[in-house]
Amino acid sequence: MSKAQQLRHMLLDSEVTRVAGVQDALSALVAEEIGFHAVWASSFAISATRGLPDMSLLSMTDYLQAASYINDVCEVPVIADCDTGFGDVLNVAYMVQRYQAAGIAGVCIEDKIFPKRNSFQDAGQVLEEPGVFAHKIEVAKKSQHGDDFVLIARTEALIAGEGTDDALKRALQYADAGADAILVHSKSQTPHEVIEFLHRWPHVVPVVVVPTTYYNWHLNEAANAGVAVIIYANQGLRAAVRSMRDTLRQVYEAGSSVSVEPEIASVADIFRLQRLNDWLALES
Ligand code: SPV
Ligand code: MG
Repeated sequence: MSKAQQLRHMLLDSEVTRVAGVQDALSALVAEEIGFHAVWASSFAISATRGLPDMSLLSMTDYLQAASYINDVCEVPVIADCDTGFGDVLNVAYMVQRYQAAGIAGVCIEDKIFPKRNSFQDAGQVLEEPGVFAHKIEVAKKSQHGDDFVLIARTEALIAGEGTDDALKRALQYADAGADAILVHSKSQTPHEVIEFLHRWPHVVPVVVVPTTYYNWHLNEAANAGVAVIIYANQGLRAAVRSMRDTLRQVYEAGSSVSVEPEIASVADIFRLQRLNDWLALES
């Protein structure tokens, strides 16, 4: 099965698909090893690795390169976060062609205007007209080869404060336009608005959620509410920053790494993630 076929099956089977947000190939290998079913090539995390904010500063080529590095070493499918689709409908068409050619299983585009701002930034959350976004979806689906490539349409209606009615109306329009799944994003501290959305959703296509701010929501509760896919979008990135900072501070202050050695990954562990032995076997 191709990775796109695998992702398509995951969307439709009864088990909740658990997806880790990753920033690079190494973090993706860690997520895969733990057992996550797929990885999310996060625009927030990929921008952060470049030391830049998540506000459409990086180009499609930058994001595609990052997603390809991940896809090249991972066995699990990659869902690439493609923001607004990097422009208008023909940019979306080109995006689908390039991502599919790179072997990426699926992409996600969101109904905001370019340049978009990260969803947790208070200012500048400007929604796209739903008809304009639905057209992007139609063109995206027309641009792919075969039936397997996955397009997730993300509505930012709740992020923009437009409420559940608008989120549902948009999501239905996007499903009608051919989206394979709907991502409904929320920055609420509780899952209530997402639960209301799910309760009223006719389940014409599966629903994806990103419980970053409403992190108290357990996987089983989400499953009971009808969620198909959960993305833990940035916990790995945030853990990495905290851990690097604490470790480097201790090394700097102590003048040696003695106190951190038991806490950090061994060099052998990194070798293993790099599949050093497989590479050495190639030349033997
Ligand atoms: C990302 O991980 O880049 C996302 C999710 O799009 S969020 O940061 O919540 O917008
Ligand atoms: Mg993003």
